[in-house]
Amino acid sequence: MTRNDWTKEEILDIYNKPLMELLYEAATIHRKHHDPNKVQVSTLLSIKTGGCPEDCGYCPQAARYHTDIEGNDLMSVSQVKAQALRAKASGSSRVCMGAAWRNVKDGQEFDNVLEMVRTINKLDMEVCCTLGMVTENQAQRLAEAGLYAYNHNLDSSEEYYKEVISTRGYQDRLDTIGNVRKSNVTVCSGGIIGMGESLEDRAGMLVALATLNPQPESTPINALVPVEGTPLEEQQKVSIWEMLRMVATTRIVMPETQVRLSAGRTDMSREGQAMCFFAGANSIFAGDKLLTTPNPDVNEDMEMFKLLGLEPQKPFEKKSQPQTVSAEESQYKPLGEKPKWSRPGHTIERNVEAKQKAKTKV
Ligand code: SAM
Ligand code: DTB
Ligand code: SF4
Repeated sequence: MTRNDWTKEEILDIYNKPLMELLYEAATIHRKHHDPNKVQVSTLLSIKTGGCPEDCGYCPQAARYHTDIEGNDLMSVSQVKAQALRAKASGSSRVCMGAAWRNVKDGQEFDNVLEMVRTINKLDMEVCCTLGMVTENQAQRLAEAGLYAYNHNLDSSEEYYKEVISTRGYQDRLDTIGNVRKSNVTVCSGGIIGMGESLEDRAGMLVALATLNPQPESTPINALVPVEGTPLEEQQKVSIWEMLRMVATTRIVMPETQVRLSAGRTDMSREGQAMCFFAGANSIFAGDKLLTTPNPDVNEDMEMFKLLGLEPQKPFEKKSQPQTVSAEESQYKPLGEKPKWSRPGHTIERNVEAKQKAKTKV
């Protein structure tokens, strides 16, 4: 049974169990709710890269930090279609399109994204978008275009979020998830470990996710990829043991959710990933790149699947394919809203320092 009343103490107790007990419990729950030999494969596609106005301390795409990534304007629908076809041919059931935006704005670019959603849906693949904050009307327009999932991470506990980002608040994230939930689009929300947060913060993030009712249909667990130039560039990489505990705990508190191994897989051995699949992970991000940083090669992932006897999950196994409505027949018109997403603007020393350092570099 799925519980929506988890407390931080209960979650910490689970996270800190002797490892063998934790793994056994998680694997038992996993098998009750999922086929343990199936793993869902999502291909990431950065449709608009870099130049983001936010100050997220982990992110190489924030304009204010000096990172070596190559920025790009919004891709065209035909470029996206070609990439989606490649992803489909490589065994992926879902395409997740990411844009380095603070929030969605009505206009030509959003109209183009809606067309990308229609196009990929027509290829019989699940379509996911991660475009920053969205209003209820924007979520409905994405739903109508045939979007299957919307990714919007809580990223950490409410308390630690304030130590990482000052340009928006936790409530904005929750409100966006609420807007997506009102549409027929599934919710994908998770976070990052390895940003310097405490175990209480990890448990706090899981409380925030697990007490959403309904819980997210998918939850990415990212290990921070420390990128030079970002405020978190010097963070120690997380060990496989922390990843394993986080995955297993997520599986126990969110039994129905697809738990995704996300950023950080290039640092994980096959043995490590196999343990994570045993502990309840049943999804990965595939593609030679995440958004801007490296990811294991797709062929290597497929070899790993073969070795472990895992099979890629087919699209729409968990929920049927959404209908797509053409732009002409749309019931939802752009409202041209100017939503008041917050901008707390408190000082985060390491973010300020990274910005200063970037200025002196240019
Ligand atoms: N701009 C949108 C937003 O912030 O919601 C969508 C794209 S954003 C890059 C999506 C997610 O990528 C973030 O919420 C964060 O969890 C993850 N991410 C970004 N940089 C990362 C890094 N260096 N290591 C691990 N995860 C990262
Ligand atoms: C998520 O939770 N992880 C993905 C996806 N959602 C959009 C992104 C990871 C990005 C890692 C850093 C980069 O490659 O830029
Ligand atoms: Fe922008 Fe998203 Fe990166 Fe934050 S995580 S800087 S909002 S792209």
